[in-house]
Amino acid sequence: MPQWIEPAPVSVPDELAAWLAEQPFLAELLVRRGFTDRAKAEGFLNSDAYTPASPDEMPDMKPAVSRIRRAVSSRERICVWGDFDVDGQTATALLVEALRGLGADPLWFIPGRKLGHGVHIGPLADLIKRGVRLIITCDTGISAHEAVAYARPRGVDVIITDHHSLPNTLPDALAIVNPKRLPTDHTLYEIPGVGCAYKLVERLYDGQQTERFLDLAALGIVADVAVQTGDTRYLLQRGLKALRATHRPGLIKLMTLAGVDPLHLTEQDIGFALGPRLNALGRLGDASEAVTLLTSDDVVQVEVLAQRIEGLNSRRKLETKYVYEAALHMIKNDRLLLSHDALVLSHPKWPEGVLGIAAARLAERFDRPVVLISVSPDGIGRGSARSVAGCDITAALAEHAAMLRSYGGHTMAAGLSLEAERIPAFRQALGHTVRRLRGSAPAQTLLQLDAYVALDQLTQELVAQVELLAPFGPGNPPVTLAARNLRLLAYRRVGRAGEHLQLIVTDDTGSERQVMRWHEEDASDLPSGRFDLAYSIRTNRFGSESPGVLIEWIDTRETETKPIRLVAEPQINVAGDYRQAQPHTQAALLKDLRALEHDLLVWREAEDAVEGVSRAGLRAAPALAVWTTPPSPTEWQMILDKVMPARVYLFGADPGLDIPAVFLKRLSGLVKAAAKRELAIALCDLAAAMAHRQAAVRAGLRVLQAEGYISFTEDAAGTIALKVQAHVGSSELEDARRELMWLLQETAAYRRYWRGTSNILER
Ligand SMILES: [Mn+2]
Repeated sequence: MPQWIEPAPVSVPDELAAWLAEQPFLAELLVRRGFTDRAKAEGFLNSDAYTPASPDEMPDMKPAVSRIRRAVSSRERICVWGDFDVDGQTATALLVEALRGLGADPLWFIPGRKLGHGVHIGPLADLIKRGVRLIITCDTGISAHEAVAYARPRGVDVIITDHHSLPNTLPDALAIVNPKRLPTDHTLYEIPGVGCAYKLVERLYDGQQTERFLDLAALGIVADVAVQTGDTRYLLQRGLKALRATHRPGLIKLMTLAGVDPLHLTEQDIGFALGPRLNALGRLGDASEAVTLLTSDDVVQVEVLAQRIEGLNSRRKLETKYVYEAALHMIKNDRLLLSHDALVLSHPKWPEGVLGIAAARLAERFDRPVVLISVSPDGIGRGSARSVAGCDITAALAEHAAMLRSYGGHTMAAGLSLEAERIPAFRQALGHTVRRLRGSAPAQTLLQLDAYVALDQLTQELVAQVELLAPFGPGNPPVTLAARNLRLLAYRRVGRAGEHLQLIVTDDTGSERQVMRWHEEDASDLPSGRFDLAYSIRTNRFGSESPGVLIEWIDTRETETKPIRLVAEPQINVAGDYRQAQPHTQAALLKDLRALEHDLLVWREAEDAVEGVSRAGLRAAPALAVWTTPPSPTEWQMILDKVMPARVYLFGADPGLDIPAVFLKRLSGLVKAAAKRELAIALCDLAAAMAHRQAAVRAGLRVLQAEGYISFTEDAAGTIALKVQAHVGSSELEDARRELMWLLQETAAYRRYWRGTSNILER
């Protein structure tokens, strides 16, 4: 159950309001997302108004390009080495097609799921024997030290293009084109594997006629759940356009089989229809065939391949359902299984390729880490683990390494193997560890609301404004609206296999609307009483009638029926408002004020130049100067409640810490200083030192942890125990970054509001 975050008040700057006079809702949504000036907003909405980074800004672009040109002109054998997920498949297809366009005839190699990610010496040796003189990796290779060391003395150059986090030392490759070598706020930083490949090709082609590769980029970006900011969003916007008009016979066939209408294709069609199909090939078949499917003009060949993918996808769905339902059956027949904090289940007949997908669904349903194990006849169990927020599953497995034959993975997902007879003891032990880990971490996910909109106010015009912000995804979450006080009238199962729920709800005004709850056949958790609905909207193209408004379920909560608080508020007056004054004038004004007010309490945070107290030092005082702009209404209320001043003087200095890179820099400095003195540190003190909410600091710590700089735990009292130690970063990083970005944007929006509003004391 995510925790809902109420929409913060926003004030739309005049310039933006004037430009979007016809679309006021869009203007508000933009400001909430941090777009306060027109030029930036325009670049975000419209890719034609955006200036992308030059490919030359990518590290090692020059040596990579000149080596490839030399290989092409001297007809050297080139091999593109990819990865079996969709990002890797599309990156490989893109490079292969682009090299062909330059006149080369490259080989390609994609390791199977059993062999795993990375560059493996065995197949590499074979390729070298076949005369390959240049290896170009994509979506993989950043940790291929051994492979590069193997290739080098054999006269084979390796160009690595990859987007995964950097290891402590880089392989000794000819070039390493990886956006993670750029500063974290660079617009190319988040591009996935296919994006790296595209930038390389853009440079190889001198920016000429590279549009034809953009459909592949769109597929890889969405399927890899890349953070859609900066150039990643730009490539996706253009890529979706290209995909709607794609000429690739393989993609057209795939869309036909999946029932996707190319004309109105959105990122959701990639996420739910095209991505899973290509993924099924990587999980259950041979991912190299994806390159043929995506690059071939041979209609018969792609027909055969597309049909095979369709078959694999049906098999994936069926096998996932089979494992999922078998697991539910086991749980039903042995309630003790749920007494453990981790769900560990095994079966001799489970297909290994889908264990992860089934485990992820079970983890969500039972809100705990899940390990599904398939036991082979030799008595060895091979399993997949999926976790939930706040529980690092690989760290949990590491504590029981002695019981396991092998294990490895990230925060949210891992693989493992063990002797089958150890499974009961492992279940017990893992349950204990998970209980301890989750007990000390904030587990709740957050749901940021954009606005309250009653269902009878939803119009086609409103949907059109919302859809201008699409495509949605990490870094640009779907616009989340909420409606209060609804009742469920009826529901039914819809879809080919009854896999979706269609609900009829009504509100106070008596208006009835349909709400779609996708990919959820389980109706047992539908609300019975009055509830608030968090939802998203888009154009309804189902059915033959003219387009309408499609309402999509996100979450519900019980409608609040709290009694209204009747407390006499003490009278507070704004005795001085200096919010619009220049910084040096403000400093002089504060000095005068100190002379005037004998008992003046100055509240200031993350600012050493001004004398005063932080939130920890607040006390009752007749006069209060608010030097720093508070980070949220909660802190502002707390300040007024604790000080209970008769007179307030407003300054509202900006601590300048609402930009992720700046925020993280200061936070890591504070954390390092604390760790050096081996101090446990209270979260609230850290928040005061950052002039931010505790939630933002916690999110910042999670980013630093996922980046591999620190480890931390938080106890129930909010005390943080820290260790500065380099470790391998985790897959939680994108989630953590996204959450931090949201929290900082929310604070930035509140600070703008606080500095501008005339109702500052209104509660
Ligand atoms: Mn990738």
